[in-house]
Amino acid sequence: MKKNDNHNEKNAKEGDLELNKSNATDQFLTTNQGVKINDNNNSLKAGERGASLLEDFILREKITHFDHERIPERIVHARGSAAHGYFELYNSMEKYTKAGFLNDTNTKTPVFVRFSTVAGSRGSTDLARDVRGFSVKFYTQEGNYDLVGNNMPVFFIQDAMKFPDLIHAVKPEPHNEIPQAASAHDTFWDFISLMPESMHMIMWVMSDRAIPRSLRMMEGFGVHTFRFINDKNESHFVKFHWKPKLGMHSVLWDEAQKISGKNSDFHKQDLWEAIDSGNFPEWELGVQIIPESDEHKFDFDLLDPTKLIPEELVPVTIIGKMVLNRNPDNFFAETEQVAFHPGHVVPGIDFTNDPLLQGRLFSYTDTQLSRLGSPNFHEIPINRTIAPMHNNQRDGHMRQEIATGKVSYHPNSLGGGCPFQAKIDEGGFASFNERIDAHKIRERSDSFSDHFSQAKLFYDSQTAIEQEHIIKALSFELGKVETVAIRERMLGLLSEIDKILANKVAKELGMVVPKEAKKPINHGVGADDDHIKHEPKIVKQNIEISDALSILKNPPPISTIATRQIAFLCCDGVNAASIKNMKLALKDAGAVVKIIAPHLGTILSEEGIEISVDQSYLIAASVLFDGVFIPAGKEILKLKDIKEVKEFITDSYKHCKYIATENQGTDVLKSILNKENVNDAGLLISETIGDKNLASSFVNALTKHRFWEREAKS
Ligand code: HDE
Repeated sequence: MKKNDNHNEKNAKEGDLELNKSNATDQFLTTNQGVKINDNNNSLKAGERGASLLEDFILREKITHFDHERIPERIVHARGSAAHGYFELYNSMEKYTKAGFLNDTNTKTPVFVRFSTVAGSRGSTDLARDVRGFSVKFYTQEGNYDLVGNNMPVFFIQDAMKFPDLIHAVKPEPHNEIPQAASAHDTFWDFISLMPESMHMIMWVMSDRAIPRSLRMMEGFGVHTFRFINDKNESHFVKFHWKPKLGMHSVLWDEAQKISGKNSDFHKQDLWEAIDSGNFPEWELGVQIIPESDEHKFDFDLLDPTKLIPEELVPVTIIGKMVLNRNPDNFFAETEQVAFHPGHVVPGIDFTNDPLLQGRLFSYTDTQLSRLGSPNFHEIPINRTIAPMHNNQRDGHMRQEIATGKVSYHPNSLGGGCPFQAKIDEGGFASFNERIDAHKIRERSDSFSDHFSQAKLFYDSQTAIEQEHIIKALSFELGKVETVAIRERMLGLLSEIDKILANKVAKELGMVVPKEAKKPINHGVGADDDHIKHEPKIVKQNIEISDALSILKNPPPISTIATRQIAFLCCDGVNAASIKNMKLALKDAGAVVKIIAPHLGTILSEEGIEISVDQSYLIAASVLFDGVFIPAGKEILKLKDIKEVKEFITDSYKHCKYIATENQGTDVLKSILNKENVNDAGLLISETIGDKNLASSFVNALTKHRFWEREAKS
């Protein structure tokens, strides 16, 4: 992408007030018309105490522009974080698709990726329990291809017709705009309790997938079944997967809530800092490929977006990798103005008749018209294709291109026939020649009627710890619902998935599971019972457990603690050698160490060495860190009386984090945690100061992210 030249800080040293004007002669402040401004502090007035004059074009231009700085935020996925990078192909996919960027292993395709939460406004918190958007714009030689997916492989609804209802239900309630970014309220669960088709997605949203530790540590999915088309015009069905190199990690719900208060930009900052420090996040692109002839081979319909294809049935083939290596230069110009569209496809990729996907194909252009204000949104730098672009579309608000000549129609002879249509073998896009012979109806296929089997598959595939998190999440969310009848309906639906799950949630709610699941008013299918063509049903699946669905059953492909944040709890009188040894080991392994102390500035070690402090206890919080070290030190025991330190250690312990201590540091731990808890293999303790073995065991332990056994025990 071409960078903007409007750098105000071009020749200035960071924070330096002594700007050297002689080096910055091209940096005069000007109006938007390029007129140099002589006074940017005072408006034009009739006398120094007089009224402002309408004639002041400089003031008017500045304020008018300011008044219009905001554009409507996205109705969904408003809060986003993005980065630039590239995609590299491992093996040619030409057997399946003619898409150039999936054929040529020598091409590095530039990408721009935007992650988002769905329900919250632009200013909401990163750690809301929510689906995350995972949108990738590939700037291919044959035009832009957008893979506009989520971090969960299924969706709440089966038909685009229900999308506005879903979003109205999940967004803050319209009368009081509460709650922001959270689904824990009556309208959402009212809708869900009447839509059994949402049950599979609800299991995902109530799982730890909805509260990732980092955007760099979550999977991505294309969700719908798409088609690959090869140069013989043969079609294969395809599902897209993004697998993070750092593996999948999540935070606990208690942490998520606290992080929202301590740093609502936790994910945004994490992504930014990782890229800024050269720790470029990577994902591998995987595909599940299904021959056309296998379309009806499964226990579910490939066109139903509430279903996934278990990896055990169709393995995911890894075909390439994506690296994010550059932060945006300007949030508004790039992250905000980027316009994704599942209909931005290139030859070799095509759609299926998934009724949710079909609705999306209409929606995304429409939304850009009101959000970006013009059909010329493709001319905004971040949206421009790198492929040559010629057509006869003209004019409109904010047109950038100055089209020359008098010909803007096709066919023409006056323009030499340009621009020409491309034949298929010249790279022209032609839709897959699918045979359709059908009645015009408003109906849902009977093959879409099983709403519980995959919800059960997901739940059954989790470890006991993960199942417990789902139970807690449901108890929390439904506990916030005030209407008892909604909670009751939900318990009925949950009992269709798993009786123990439903009973445990019921117990937390002080209720009993209804004997029979209450029949939702309309099964989400029609306005009244007359329209119900197909009762919900359960189809026995030919797979009972899919390990790929669990986070904890899938350790990261690479064992690293790079970019992990480790807190060193310190004060005056700390032992500098103890800090130095541990810091070295952690930094060598790529972790980020922060010295925390009662005040900013410096502290004095017992050896008389000044140590710089990164954060004070007022600012730091355990939930913002992955691990904790309490070093040795003659006066370190003073920490046990600091309220924030007590909270720090208690929270770290409660959230199953690894804690290392050396010598007197162990006494701080012992005095804050009760004795029994100190016998815990997640606590790494050494009597020796500067213990190299302790440091390497701590590094090793941190690769596991959490000491889950602690939670299982409690
Ligand atoms: Fe979207 N969706 N969506 N969606 N969606 C938008 O487009 C819509 C759906 C997804 O980072 C909007 O530019 C309809 C599924 C992502 O800029 C809007 C339906 C999936 C993003 C829209 C769906 C998604 C959006 C709002 C049902 C996962 C953020 C702003 C038929 C596969 C893109 C915008 C970004 C954004 C409509 C369902 C993913 C209004 C009508 C399923 C990641 O056009």
